[in-house]
Amino acid sequence: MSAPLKNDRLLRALRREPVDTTPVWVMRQAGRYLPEYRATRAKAGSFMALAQNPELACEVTLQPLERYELDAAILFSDILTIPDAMGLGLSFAQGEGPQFAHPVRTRADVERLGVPDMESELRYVMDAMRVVRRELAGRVPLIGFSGSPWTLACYMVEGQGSRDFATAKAMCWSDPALAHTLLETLARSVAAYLSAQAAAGAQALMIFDTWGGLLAPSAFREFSLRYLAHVVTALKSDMRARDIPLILFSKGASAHLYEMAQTGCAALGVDWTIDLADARNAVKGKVALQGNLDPAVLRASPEVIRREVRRVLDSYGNHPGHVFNLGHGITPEVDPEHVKVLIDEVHAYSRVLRAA
Ligand code: 1CP
Repeated sequence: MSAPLKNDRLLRALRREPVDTTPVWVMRQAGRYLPEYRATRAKAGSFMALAQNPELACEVTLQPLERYELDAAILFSDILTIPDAMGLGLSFAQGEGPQFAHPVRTRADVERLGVPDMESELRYVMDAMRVVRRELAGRVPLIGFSGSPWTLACYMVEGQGSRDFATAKAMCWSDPALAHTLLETLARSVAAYLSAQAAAGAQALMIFDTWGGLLAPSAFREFSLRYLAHVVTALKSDMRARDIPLILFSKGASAHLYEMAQTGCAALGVDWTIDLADARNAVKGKVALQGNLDPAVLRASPEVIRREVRRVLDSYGNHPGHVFNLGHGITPEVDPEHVKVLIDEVHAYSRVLRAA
């Protein structure tokens, strides 16, 4: 039996129920802007060694919660664990992005891929989830996550990070059938991965479609949204995951919020390119919204951070169903004190908003 939740604001907001103050967490809240993260990462040796050690992964998951009044923890891991488990050979060069030893380019490459076994090849993720749930002891809910099929395909075909993922996009146009075969295997893998995380203790789930916004509208529907919808449908009929709220986040896809809400997910992540008032109108109250402060604001003064936090809260207004977050991940050069300013202002000002 696990401890009852002491702070359930996140789960209440995802169900669009009233809360005393707006829940807040920060994408990439465990990361390089924290000196204690850099110290643990140095001790582990490499990013993958850190992610694959459940005790150290738990340590860095909890580090931001020691500093700040966060309303959620997110498991320290990465979206590229699935392609790594598929045999692509993931590494992170110091100070650089991810690299795959065996990118996926041909039909033979795609046909070689299978859905990884969650309790062997990805057991380290489930073990870390179980350790973090135990150590959290009900303080706040724990979020599990995956990359979207499209975003994983971007890295697998490109073989590394990229500004435009031109090789991955080229596959969609030159051999769409091959791209669809790859995306189908990935959709089954993502659904199995999130289901296993739910079984291991995740209390909310999030899918990062970081590169959905690279696609033109019709291509977004064909290569990204369709597979997000497959994953949502699979999880809704999955015994272990069907009661766990699911957040979909496609960066750069604010034109598609209504279609995304129709997948049946609980919430949508929103980047900073749309006002939350407009995003609320777009989804017609069907889902909760998570976002959407521009992470660059954290580089400004505390006064500016407070003003911009209030602007985001005012834009959503006094309605249920808002989870405060950045519009994308926090960047390494941010002053950790500025994150405290943000979190404290979200709680203080949203209480005032509710009383008004
Ligand atoms: O050297 C280091 O310490 C590496 C930095 C780092 C970190 C802190 C990487 C490598 N991954 C992570 C953790 C991580 N990644 C989390 C942990 C939980 C949290 O605190 O939020 C999460 C949710 C991710 C997800 C992730 N990884 C995404 C989707 C979210 C987003 O920001 O868009 C993506 C695109 C990745 C790939 C990846 N992993 C790491 C890096 C540097 C990247 C980006 C590579 C690129 O530029 O394309």
